Amino acid sequence: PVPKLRADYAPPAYAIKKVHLDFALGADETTVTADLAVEPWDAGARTGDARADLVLDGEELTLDALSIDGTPLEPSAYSHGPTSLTIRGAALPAGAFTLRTVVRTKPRLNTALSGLYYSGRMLCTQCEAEGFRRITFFLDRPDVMAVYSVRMAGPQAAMPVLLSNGNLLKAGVDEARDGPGSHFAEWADPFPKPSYLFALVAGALQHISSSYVTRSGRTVTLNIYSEPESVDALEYAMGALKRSMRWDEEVFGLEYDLDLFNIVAVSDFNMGAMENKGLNVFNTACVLARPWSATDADYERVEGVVAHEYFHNWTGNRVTCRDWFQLTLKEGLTVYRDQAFSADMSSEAVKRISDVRMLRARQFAEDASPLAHPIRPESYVAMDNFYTATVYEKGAEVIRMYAALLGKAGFRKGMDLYFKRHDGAAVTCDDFRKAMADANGRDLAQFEGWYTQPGTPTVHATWAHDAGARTFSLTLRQVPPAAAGASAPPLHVPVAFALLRADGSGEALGERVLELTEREATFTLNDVEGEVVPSILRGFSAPVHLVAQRTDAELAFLMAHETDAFNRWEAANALMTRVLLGAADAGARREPLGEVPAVLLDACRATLVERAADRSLQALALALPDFDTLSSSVEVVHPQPLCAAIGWLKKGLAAALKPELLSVYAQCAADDAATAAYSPDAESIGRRRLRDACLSYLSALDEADTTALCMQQLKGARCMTDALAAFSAASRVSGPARLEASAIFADKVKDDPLALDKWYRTRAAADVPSALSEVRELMSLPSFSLTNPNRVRAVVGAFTALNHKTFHKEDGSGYAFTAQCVIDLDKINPQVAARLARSFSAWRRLEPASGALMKAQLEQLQRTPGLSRNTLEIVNTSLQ
Ligand code: BAL
Ligand code: ZN
Repeated sequence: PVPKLRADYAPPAYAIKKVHLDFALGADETTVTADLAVEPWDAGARTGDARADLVLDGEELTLDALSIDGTPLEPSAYSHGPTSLTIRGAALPAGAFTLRTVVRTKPRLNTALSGLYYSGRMLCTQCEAEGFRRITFFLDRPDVMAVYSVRMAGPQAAMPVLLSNGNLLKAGVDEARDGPGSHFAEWADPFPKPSYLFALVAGALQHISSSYVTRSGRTVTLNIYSEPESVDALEYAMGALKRSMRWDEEVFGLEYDLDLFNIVAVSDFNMGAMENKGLNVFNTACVLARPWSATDADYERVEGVVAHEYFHNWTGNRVTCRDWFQLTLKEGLTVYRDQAFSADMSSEAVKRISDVRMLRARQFAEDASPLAHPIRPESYVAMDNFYTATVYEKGAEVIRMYAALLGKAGFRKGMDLYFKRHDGAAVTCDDFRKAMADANGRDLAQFEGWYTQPGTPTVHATWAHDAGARTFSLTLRQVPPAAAGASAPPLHVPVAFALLRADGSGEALGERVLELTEREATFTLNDVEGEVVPSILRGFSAPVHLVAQRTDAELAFLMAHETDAFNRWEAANALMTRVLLGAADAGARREPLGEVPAVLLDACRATLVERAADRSLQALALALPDFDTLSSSVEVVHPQPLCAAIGWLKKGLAAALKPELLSVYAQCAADDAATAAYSPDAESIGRRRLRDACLSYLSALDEADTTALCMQQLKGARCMTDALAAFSAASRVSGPARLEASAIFADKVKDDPLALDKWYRTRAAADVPSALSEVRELMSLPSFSLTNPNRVRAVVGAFTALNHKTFHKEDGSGYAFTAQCVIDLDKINPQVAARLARSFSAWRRLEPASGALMKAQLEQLQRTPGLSRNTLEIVNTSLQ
């Protein structure tokens, strides 16, 4: 397949300003009649009679009729290939015209879940990035913005609810036109939009309804739809939606613009959710929340994703992307906005630490692999492959750096100018950067490097304190990542910095943002009294690897006395990382791992027994660095020694701290039992999070009393958080309790697909010798299906991403199993298959034997006939 290049962008020859779509809906077959108001893109695009061909995108469509201004086209006037419909320029009128196409699609056979498809009891659509072309022929690119109207008709019994974007104009019955038993609805969206924001849903849905009064006094009707059995799980999302609407008004001055906002929950969905104008479509996993099926983390995710999709109404919909290379323009910005919202709703520190943990585990790992790309990619084969941690999460970090450099007020000024200049337009990342620069009178030219360079830069920090001169000098040196090349120009890096008093009594110098723009720079601070300790990259102010040579004692000091909550956590994380990597090295050399260092034991004990105000922070400080983050911070990954080191440290800490763990567990459990009903507020979540962190450590001991504690929590569970934490902990023990816990949990969740996914995920992730055969068994169960992305992710995704020991088994069986899953899945759903194939991208950094085995599977995939371009792109790039 030929890649598309960012450098090749050119506007289309034609614009489509108005679209009317008429759907005759059927699950087996749907007929779509499209009337497109086409005109030349601009006068310069056409000269004389040598008119450009009109090349429309279209896939998997049966073309029944084609006319221009009511006159059918002669067969010689057009050609129809597998991915396009070309109408010869000579057959087109000189000015504006209406093109009518009539096509048929087969939703029930559409297992790729892109375009119009059938899920559960409904027909629904997913158009981003390039699904609209599977519904009708179109210029399916985001810079073609049109006003849409829709008429949809379908069987009233099977599809009582008919939804599309915008406002409902009319609904009723016209059997003469639509056939017996049919009904129809007509929708109109007054805001011009790109085709990727089109949506339609038709099915037997129920809903909850509420309303919201905007700050200018308009009343907006809010509806959330789901299949009937889930309608009791929608209230939390409704509250989250209202909180999001209020927050965007208060923080960014942005108000909702239609009179109706609909959300629909769909069980078969490739993504988390989709921000279609006025009709968001959600994966059930990101919208349904009730205490018995959703964990605390799920509640947090629902709130964050509802906010994210809502915020897209301005950052994505009102101002959209000129082309798909600009995806981070809307995604990085909207992730930044949803992160800020979630921080405001709960705890800024907990949110920041959780986000950075995720960034390191997923994005740093991607940046360290052959799949590394800049947040604004330079080329793609399948755009779906670029909905990545880099575009989203690193993109959000880049937006955060604008805020760090410009301050809160300066960032807001930039946002205001961005909307003033570009509302209603399809623009670029450069337009955003220019708005930020112009609004603040700043030169942000150098900031472009963050959009062009792949990889994670390293910043080395060294310092000197001259007590006599009362100066403190901090030297920062940036080293570009290998992916960007050694000669990559230096980046503009904001480094938030403060000086702490060495006696632990607070800050000697308050926080300021140092701007590193050279390869190396020294910042000298004056009037520094007494002994100090530097606090560097506070709040993780830039997405870099910070190398600062600290002793274990310094890290322990920072764990106790840092005034920046992120850096306090970072100190614990750094100390654990040091111990783990040392143990993994020893294991790779076949040396004994020894004892857990006393400095770490003491620091963890101090964290554990502290009566902290925020138990979530305590739990996070005790969380071990994960396999993926550790892997991306070493040159050569030895999977088995790394797994062994993680297991060794967990067990070592648990053994040494067992009395404290039991006591904190008991305290948190008692506090939780004293509460009346489930509540996902920050304090309750913190209590359960710390309790479950203790239980997880304790279960690593695999002793009778600790296993009994797991079973006790499982049997007495009052909500999904209780049950899942206990089941996960029990799923690692060696005795019969493991399968007993599995049976108890399975019985609790058997009728709830999302909760059942948790059972599958926990089983697939369990580090037990029989893991691979158990995963195969899971896939043979009647409730397993390759057609449901959530279930595939719960089993195969969890196996590859969480079951490191078995995935990386020395005989290569974990890799072979995964490759076969990719092949099987690719025939059904290329987007999900391609995502799974990413698990092989780490091969170059694995020790030689594992690397060769993984590479062999990539080569086998590459040779597989008929592989989708999605999966092939991931395979080819991984092998580069
Ligand atoms: N735009 C795709 C889903 C999301 O990022 O909101
Ligand atoms: Zn998004």
